[in-house]
Amino acid sequence: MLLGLVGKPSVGKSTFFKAATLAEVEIASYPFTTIKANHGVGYVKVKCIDKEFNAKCNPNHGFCLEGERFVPIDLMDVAGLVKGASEGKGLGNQFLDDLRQADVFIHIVDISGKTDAEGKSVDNHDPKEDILFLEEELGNWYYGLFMKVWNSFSRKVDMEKSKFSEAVAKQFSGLKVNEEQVKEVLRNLSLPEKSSTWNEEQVRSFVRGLRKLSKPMIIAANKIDIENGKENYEKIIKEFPDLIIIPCSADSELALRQASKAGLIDYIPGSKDFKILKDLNEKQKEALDKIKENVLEVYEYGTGVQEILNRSVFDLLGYLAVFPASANKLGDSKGNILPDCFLLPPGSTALDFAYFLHTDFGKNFIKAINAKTKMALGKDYKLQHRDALEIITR
Ligand SMILES: Nc1nc2c(ncn2[C@@H]2O[C@H](COP(=O)(O)OP(=O)(O)O)[C@@H](O)[C@H]2O)c(=O)[nH]1
Ligand SMILES: [Mg+2]
Repeated sequence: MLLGLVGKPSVGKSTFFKAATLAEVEIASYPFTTIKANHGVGYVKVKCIDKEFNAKCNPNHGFCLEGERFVPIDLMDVAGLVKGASEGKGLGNQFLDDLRQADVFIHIVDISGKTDAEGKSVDNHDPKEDILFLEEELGNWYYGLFMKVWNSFSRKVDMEKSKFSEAVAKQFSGLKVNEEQVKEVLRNLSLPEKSSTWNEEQVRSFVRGLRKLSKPMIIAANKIDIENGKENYEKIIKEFPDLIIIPCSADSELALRQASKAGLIDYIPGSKDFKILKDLNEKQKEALDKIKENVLEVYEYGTGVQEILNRSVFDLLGYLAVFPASANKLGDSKGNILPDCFLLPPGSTALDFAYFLHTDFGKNFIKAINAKTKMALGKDYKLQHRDALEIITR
């Protein structure tokens, strides 16, 4: 699973990335920072189950802070997109290419309106334009990719009477399009059966639908801490009632995480408060006070960064966090308690989980046991978020 940060230049993509991964972007990056997409590890937050077992966990991956488990996910910071990117402007095609592997897009918008379409400083830019621009560029990009093969593809599918959704999913698997998504788009649009007869508008609407399902998007209304941020945010959520738009201050999150890393404060990503641990100088105190006053105390999700990652993974993609565990023995062979927490796609079953852990567990599956209730579960049991399961094998 990969989350891609997208948006025009200078909106705060790298700041968001840096805050979420707390990595030095330049250090962790590839030699061609501006061209190559940056990959890094961010974390989603899951209420840990260790308390339910009266235990204290020792995560193998990620970490646990005061009962909040932080589970690793892949994050990608893509260079800024400008108008015409889908036609190759500003190395657009290369940047867009990076986005193919993403499962979900986080569109970072400068909600303060202090940057124009190219990312240059201005006083009053309408963030609405940025939302429309990105939709259009992504739509054109998808459409371009489809049109490269569409004529011959659709004729072949029609002639050979192949299953259309299966053929599309196969042809565009690089975009992570799946059969279910194709079927859903077809259900929503009434298109002629023979795809080779579709006119341009029909192909476009089909492609647009697929883009939305295969790359769902959440919008980070970033720089909410700056003047006009709040007003613009309130305006924009009325203008786009169907979009998920979360107020965000990546810069504040970065400052909090850095202060926390330096041992100055206690801060759990995503919370609305922090605790000062050391004597701070005036400048540090002032900066933190400002964050508290302008961001943490104003917005439901604090800086918004953690909320955006969590919504992407758990709401948009519907993933489930599952812990391998046994009711009698919570630790692994080294005595680590609840060392793992894995993210599985929606609809996964107990058997899928067994295969996920090890092919042999899948092949020799007898049953699963819910470590919380000690109930036995069959192979078709649908996993629930925060399940703790033991797999019993032959
Ligand atoms: N006030 C404020 N500034 C921010 C925020 N996020 C990013 N910035 C600033 O915006 C500028 C561009 O950020 P950057 O992450 O490089 O943008 P990118 O081009 O989209 O990667 C930098 O000066 C950041 O410090 C934020 O939430 N609030
Ligand atoms: Mg950047």
